[in-house]
Amino acid sequence: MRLDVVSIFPGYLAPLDLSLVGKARASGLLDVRVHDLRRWTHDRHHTVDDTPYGGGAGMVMKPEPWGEALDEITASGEPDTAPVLVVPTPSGEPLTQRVAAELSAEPWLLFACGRYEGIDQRVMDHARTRMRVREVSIGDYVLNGGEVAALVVTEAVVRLLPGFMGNPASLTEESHGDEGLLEYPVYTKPPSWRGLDVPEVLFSGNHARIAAWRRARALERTVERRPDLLHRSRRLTLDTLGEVA
Ligand code: 6GU
Repeated sequence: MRLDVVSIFPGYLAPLDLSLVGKARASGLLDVRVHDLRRWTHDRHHTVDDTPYGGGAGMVMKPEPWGEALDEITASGEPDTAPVLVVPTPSGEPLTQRVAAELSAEPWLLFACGRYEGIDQRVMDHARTRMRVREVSIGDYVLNGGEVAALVVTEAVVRLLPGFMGNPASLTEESHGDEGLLEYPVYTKPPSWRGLDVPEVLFSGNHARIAAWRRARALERTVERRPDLLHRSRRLTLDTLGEVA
């Protein structure tokens, strides 16, 4: 997978060199290219923002540097290929495990990280005539810019690439997986720690009982913390609900 990231703070993307994402780069699974938007400015002050039409607080990112950046980066690919343009913005569609999975099936993602009050809407409207565009939000809160959100999206996507995870089984049972429930609590040695014991059922060796216990705990947590997720859980049956009691 190829990832291009355009930002006025390319240093913010330094974590892409670290940890598992860094390893995926070193192994050739990922080709990451970070670009400074100011490279596509032409005035002596490298201006990327201006005041909003219609008035209001803050500044808006000018369309021209973005247009040139997207033209040049898009032209650097194979003929007749285009990236999916991912634009982190608090007004985007919510980032979910499903969106991450869809993006992980793409060969090329181009992240456009805005600052200030956002990017002139015509940049996305024009890009849509050439490529698919996804404006994505990572949650209902406001960040100063798209860089940290781009890191979040990247981590959610890259860990789904075949060959990325050491143990692909750990992809299947986690929170926000196919089940639509939060993850059950997990324990390791020692069996007793600071007066707190690991639940007895986990020593039973009875895999059906353990599975039922885990499902009940997952459901209990979901009811408590994320009741909004419950209508999506396909295996929510009266039997399962009985386990919670
Ligand atoms: Cl994707 N970008 C920014 N700037 N703020 C956010 C966000 C994204 N998601 C939530 N808040």
